[in-house]
Amino acid sequence: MKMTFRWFGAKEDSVTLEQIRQIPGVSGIVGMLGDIPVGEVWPKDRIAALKKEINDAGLELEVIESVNVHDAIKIGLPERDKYIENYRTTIRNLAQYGVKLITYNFMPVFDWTRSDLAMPLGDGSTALSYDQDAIDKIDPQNIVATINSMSGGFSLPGWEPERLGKLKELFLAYKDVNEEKLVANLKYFLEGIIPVCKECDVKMAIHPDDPPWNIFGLPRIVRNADDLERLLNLVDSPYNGLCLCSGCIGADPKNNVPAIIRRFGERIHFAHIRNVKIDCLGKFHESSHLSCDGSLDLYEIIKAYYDVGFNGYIRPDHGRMIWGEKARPGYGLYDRALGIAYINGLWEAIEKDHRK
Ligand code: DNO
Repeated sequence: MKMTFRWFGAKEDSVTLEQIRQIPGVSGIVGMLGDIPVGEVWPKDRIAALKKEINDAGLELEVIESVNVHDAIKIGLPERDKYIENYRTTIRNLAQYGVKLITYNFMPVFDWTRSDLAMPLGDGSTALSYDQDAIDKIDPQNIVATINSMSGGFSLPGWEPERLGKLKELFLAYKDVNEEKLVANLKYFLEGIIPVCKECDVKMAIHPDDPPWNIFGLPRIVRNADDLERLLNLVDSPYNGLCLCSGCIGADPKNNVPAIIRRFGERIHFAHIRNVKIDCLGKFHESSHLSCDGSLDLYEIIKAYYDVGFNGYIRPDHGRMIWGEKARPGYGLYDRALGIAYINGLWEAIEKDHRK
């Protein structure tokens, strides 16, 4: 496995590359160009500058999260071909600068959703949480303002007010998009880009829907093992792969994360490691990575990765806010660094045990 750390750029992130470099075992950055509007081509000079900055700090830039997919593609509008062409160009541009993996998602309108970005936990830390009852009380038209008002002034990936400024129109545009259509539109998109991925040796990794069920009456199609199977069969190529986010897919107690890892092993290119404490169906909060703090058994998850011979990229996902840190919700330095130390420890123990 290759240990990585998500970084939002020098202007946007409270965490520095120098700090990341000092976390044991981290070799690479999961980078992004967050200011490029969804659908536009990522310019080569910007990619080159990002790569240089990261390489100069002694780290690699082989993973991007995310190149977001324009709604025209998800809805299936005639202009999707233009946006797919742009996506193909972005893949080629990224490949030219050594990028090997691109993460994306196919959630209509909204990206990851939470009802609270700073829920106080018993130990004085705060964490992101989700409560379906609270979400049901929010008018979807107000959700963008509600979510952004909790961010402490940091930009939130996937919640760009510019893109989501015209929510009424967006909802209207999605009104005929049911699950079947969304799947067909994903297939059309993958058929358009996977040949380019093959040509450039760049793997795609889809992030599951977060949370892994339908929200605000919009269809979602990456929620469980059956969905993953369907998705991988849409274009049966190693370049069409998964970003398996443990805390995301594991927020539904029906999803057995270690079993999913064992089932789809070779098609998982990116492992997001996050733990969640599930109170009941539809209500959870993100916990520290430690197994006994959450509902997921991290030992079993890392063991499953070890057993399938995982040699892709891995990163700690959201952490709690601890030790008074002020950072983008979920993306502070301290708890994610603790997560890495824990994952490294589990991996080393499992590996040495195996060699006995
Ligand atoms: C939330 C992340 C998401 C994820 C995208 C992938 O913090 O898990 O923003 O990066 O959904 O496209």
